[in-house]
Amino acid sequence: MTNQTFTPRVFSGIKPSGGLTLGNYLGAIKRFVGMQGEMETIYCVVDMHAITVWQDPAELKMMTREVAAGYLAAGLDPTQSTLFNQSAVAAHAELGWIFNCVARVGWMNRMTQFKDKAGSNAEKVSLGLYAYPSLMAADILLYHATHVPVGDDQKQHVELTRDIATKFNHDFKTDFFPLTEPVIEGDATRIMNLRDGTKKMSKSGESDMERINMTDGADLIAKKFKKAKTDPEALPETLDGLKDRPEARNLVDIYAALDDRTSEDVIGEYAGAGWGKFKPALADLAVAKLAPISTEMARLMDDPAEIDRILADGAEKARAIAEPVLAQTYDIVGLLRPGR
Ligand code: AQP
Repeated sequence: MTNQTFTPRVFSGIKPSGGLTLGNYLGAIKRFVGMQGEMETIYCVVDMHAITVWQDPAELKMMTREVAAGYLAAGLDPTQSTLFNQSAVAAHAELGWIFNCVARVGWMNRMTQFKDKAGSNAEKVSLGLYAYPSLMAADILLYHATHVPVGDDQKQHVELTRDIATKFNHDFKTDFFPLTEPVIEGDATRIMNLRDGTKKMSKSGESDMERINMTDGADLIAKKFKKAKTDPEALPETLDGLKDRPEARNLVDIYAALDDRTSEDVIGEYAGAGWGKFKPALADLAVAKLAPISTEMARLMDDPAEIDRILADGAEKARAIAEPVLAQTYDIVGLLRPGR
């Protein structure tokens, strides 16, 4: 346990492993924007996590800027939040190594995301993919972050961050690292694949038709929702009626999250409606909410030097917090820093 009081501070990130999806927007970015102003907020484009699987180098740079553009277009204000890319602050990798020496192999073996991503190919995936959660713990604890807004899929990794902080504090008889809280709230904590309601919507999913990309145009969004898998039943009167209908539940949850309403409220409005009515309404709503963001993303992407400038400023602000925390960690661990 830690007795130190930590200033409330938010940290979260998204990997530039592909174009941003509606899942990233509703599960993460929209909530990042919502927390801005409530407490200090630090948001990162976690490019070092992206390379745990192969990324084309030129594409990775482009995607790093595109995720930053997504943050900015959705309303992150670089004067209110610190916005940077992970590899620009070397302390992430340095603390990540120390945490590799704190975390236990048995803990990593329990990570369901690794099992899902590695599948039957676990011997062939990168060591980085396996160790990813300890770098994520470093991302968070380097800023002594107290709150991490994430989608449901990242809950286990934030819990592991708490385990790493607890073990570090215990082993070195300190209360240096906080026990960070995952913030997983609302109806959009797990947006599902449009073709299979039992699988998460992902950037790197096989088919483009299973996800809405934040850069999709109106026609494509309408087409994807029209072709989204559903069932022959009309919408029920209560959410209970959606219990065994994952695809239907997902579309209702997406509607609710886009419209800042609860899923109960949406089902109340559309009770008895067929898909012929609900899907076009959902497509119209998604276009109305996403079009201004994608237009702004395109405008920002036309000026990559400006994005790089914002990221460079953010990295400088991030280093000012991270470097003293890393220096103290080295000191606690007993790593000599001659001349520093
Ligand atoms: N489908 C989702 N529903 C709700 N939240 C989601 N997030 C991702 N997908 C959904 C949240 O977005 C944040 C950033 O995630 P990430 O890019 O770092 O990693 P991820 O969860 O592995 O995202 P993807 O899209 O599935 O990427 P790939 O396919 O490359 O692995 C996190 O807060 C996550 O919870």
